[in-house]
Amino acid sequence: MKTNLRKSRLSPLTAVLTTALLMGGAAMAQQTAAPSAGGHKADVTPAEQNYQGAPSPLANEPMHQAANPKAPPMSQAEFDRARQIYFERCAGCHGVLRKGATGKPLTPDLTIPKGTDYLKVFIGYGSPAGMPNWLTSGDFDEKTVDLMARYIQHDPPTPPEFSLEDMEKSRKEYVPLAQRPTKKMNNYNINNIFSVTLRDAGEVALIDGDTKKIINIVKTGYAVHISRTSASGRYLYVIGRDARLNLIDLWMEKPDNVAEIKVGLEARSVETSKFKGWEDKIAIAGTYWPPQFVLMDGDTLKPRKIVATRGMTVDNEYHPEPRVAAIVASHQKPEFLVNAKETGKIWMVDYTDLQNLKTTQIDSAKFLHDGGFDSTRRYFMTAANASDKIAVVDTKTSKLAALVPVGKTPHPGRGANFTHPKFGPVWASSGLGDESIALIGTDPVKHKANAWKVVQSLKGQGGGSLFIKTHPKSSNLWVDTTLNPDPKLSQSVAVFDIKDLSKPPQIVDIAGCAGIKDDGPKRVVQPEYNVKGDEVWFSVWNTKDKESALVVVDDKTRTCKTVIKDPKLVTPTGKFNVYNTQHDVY
Ligand code: DHE
Repeated sequence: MKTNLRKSRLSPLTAVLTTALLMGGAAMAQQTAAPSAGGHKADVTPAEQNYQGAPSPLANEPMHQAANPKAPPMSQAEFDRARQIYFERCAGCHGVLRKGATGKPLTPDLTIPKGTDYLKVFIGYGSPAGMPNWLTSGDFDEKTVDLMARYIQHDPPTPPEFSLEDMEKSRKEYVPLAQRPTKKMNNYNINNIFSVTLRDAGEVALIDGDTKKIINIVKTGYAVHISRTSASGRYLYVIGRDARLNLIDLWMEKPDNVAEIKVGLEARSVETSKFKGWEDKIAIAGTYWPPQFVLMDGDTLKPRKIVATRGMTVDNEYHPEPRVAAIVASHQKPEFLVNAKETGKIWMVDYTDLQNLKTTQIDSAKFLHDGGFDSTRRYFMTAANASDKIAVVDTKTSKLAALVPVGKTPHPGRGANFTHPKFGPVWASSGLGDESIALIGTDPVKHKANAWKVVQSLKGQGGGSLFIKTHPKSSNLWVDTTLNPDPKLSQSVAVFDIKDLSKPPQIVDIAGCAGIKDDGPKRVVQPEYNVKGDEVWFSVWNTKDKESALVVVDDKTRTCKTVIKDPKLVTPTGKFNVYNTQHDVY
């Protein structure tokens, strides 16, 4: 991961580039600094850029491609190289089809009239609206800048679709239903197992939260992302960025994969039915490509129904690739809530009758990302991150309850619920773009005046925060600053005292506790509580070739209690406690 894209090294540019910069660069920067249909915002921080810039697994997919005679010539080898770079560096912001997402649209109708020289300046120097300065940062040389400037004038190659048949062909039942245990076959306290994402290993570590010992390392998808627990607590669903979904049975003597499926070409989210009577019955996975979600049988992953998210945005423009972001399972109705990022629409999907599928689309704001429930589990609170808003959906009435303006680029994970000493029940989100932590009132009955308002804004350590967490039994509110460019901040966390929020937070040096001798970023990411709510776990996320660790902190004393290290713990990031994930406790 890059640490700072705005390094100041200026490499020599051709005369034409310099002139173009002087003449056109300012205008271009101005043009892109204003919010646009693409949702581009001014002054995007390095943390925000880093977060969206992860490589897409689509880089290696065969794609349909048509040459555009009006675009500057490219050899096949050049085109292939540029395509690879585009999917590794650019697709996260500009989209697979280059129709624009948090970055500007880059389709040939827009890029050809601008011309190669103009585009080279833009790519080389970036813009205050968030375009990285690929040349001056040293990431690209002049040849690569030229290559990419020509590439984006050609028609975007299109990755293939992925059908129900493709999914079914990929599906494996390692342990068919009939051969699975009929009762728990191990002595683990399943409620306190943690599924830990080993991002660059393509594995999860199942760790016994009581003994802190590794139970098993389970093979999963590429750049594995999140785990979710079935309503009964028996199954774990793990999704990789390559859209490989693994089903792990925690009842086995040694919990392991029992089924697997590929649900598309690129994915981030998975969830399982939680409504009474529907426990463990239906699983859902959302994909970034193709833009769709699929409903499956919960215990075998047999795919049953695909729904495309392509359609109109909340601004009534057609979007060809609305990526599926967070998915949660309603506790009020047999429904899933599915965030379609680019359209700003939250789908409520009734899973009781897949033949006659009923869906409701709730208009909120672009670009929907992550979120979780309030403490009553009635309201879904989710970040429309590039709009700097939290959307609130009432899952009982299936209506938008509010759109709450918050700080810059909110990123709550699932958020944090607690009772504020003055304002009553609140849900909290930190964010990438600034240090503010928004506390939003969530009780429209007893604290009506505070509902769906930021009742207090706390000052955290800085921007670059990804996750915030507390627990019903705790009076601590933990906030990471994983992507802050200052290593002091990215390696430590802030902890607030919920009983007295006027006090500044205590800073806990988590990476220091880990005692890792290797250098490397050692970013501290994602607080996650154990089942009792008396320990909070952090990942110290180093590069793949360096030592990483998990640090367990005693919640009461806020001191490090245990450091879990093992050569097998490669790039640990997200951690999912079975019970807390199962019951949406956060
Ligand atoms: Fe995530 C949740 C997408 C990068 C760790 N991430 C989510 C969700 C989405 C998402 C849509 C919500 C899923 C849900 O609830 O159903 N993440 C993306 C991206 O598109 C992005 C920005 C870039 C990418 O290329 O993937 C991205 N995410 C990251 C990381 O770099 C992180 C920090 C490390 C990693 O393991 O990849 C990361 N994301 C996480 C974690 C969660 C998550 C730990 C779940 C938090 C939770 O408490 O539920």
